[in-house]
Amino acid sequence: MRCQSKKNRGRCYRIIFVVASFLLTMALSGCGSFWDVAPEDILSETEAEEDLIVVGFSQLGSESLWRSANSESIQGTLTRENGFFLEFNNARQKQENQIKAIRGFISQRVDYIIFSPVTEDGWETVLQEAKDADIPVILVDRKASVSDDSLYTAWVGSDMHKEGEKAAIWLEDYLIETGREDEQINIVVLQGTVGSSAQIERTAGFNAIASSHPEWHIRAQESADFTTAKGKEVMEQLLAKFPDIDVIISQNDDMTFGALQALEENGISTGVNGDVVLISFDAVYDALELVSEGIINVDIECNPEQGEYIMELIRKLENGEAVEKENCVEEKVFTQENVDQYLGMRTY
Ligand code: GZL
Repeated sequence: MRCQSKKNRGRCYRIIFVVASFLLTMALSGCGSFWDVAPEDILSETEAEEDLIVVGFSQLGSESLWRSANSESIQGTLTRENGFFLEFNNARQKQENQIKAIRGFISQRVDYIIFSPVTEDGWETVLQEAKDADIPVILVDRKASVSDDSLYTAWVGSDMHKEGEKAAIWLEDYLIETGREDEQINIVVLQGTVGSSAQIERTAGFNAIASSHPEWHIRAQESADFTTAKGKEVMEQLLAKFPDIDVIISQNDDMTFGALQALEENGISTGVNGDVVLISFDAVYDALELVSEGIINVDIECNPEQGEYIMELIRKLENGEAVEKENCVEEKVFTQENVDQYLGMRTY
């Protein structure tokens, strides 16, 4: 569609301005890596006149398989074919990079900003700048802790407190089924990035139920930052400190993969017939195979496929429709009893 109406003409000029700003940024910064926009994403003048919705996306990083699936879902949905020009930035798990990217999107006058806050605190100033620039902000996945929730338009993600509760409820049922409900149970927790919604909420959800079990002893809750390498490192430290672990809770599958390396090196088995119960979160394909093999007892799904939810929100906003502030995605709990029926249809 050519730039007919005043609004379209304004957006067309903005798209051309965004492209020009991008090229200038590339030239001045002397590198393409910060903005992560492939050459084929540079719009031609004709394409810029298609009246595409320009979205700036600050993704917190690429620390896990889950994160890669989340990025692929959003990049695969906010496409030119669907009417979008997406500018993607990978912040490499640094808040300062996200703030820099968001300020870049504001100066480029994008139509929408979407971002997954690496941690909950520290966003008031930059979100106020976006609000002052009249650019709607949609939070994806993780949350930002702000005093004024008008600083963002909507949030799409998982109920991570509920995910934590699901893990505790599964453990309650498991201990009853195995006749261990009165046993003293030693628990260690591999936590995600400290201060992130996933770490805060999964911990709170699990502890809300664990606190009613005096026989459950949480011996340690250590962060392994959602990565495999740190998961192995922290698991090694915990094994050295606590020789009598009964349950390991790992707040994402990538840390679980690292923990399994450390456990194997120490001759400790996990899962259905193992020495230690292993509870994981995310439910990425590689982990679900381990659930099927009985190595992971239970995997609490955290659905990264949020692209369609975001596109629906933007379409409503474009049409002047009201949108829900909180938009939760659907998710399951996988055990050896049910996982095989889903493995063949998993997309991440
Ligand atoms: C959860 C998400 C977490 C995943 C991890 O919504 O923020 O971050 O559980 C990812 O795999 O690193």
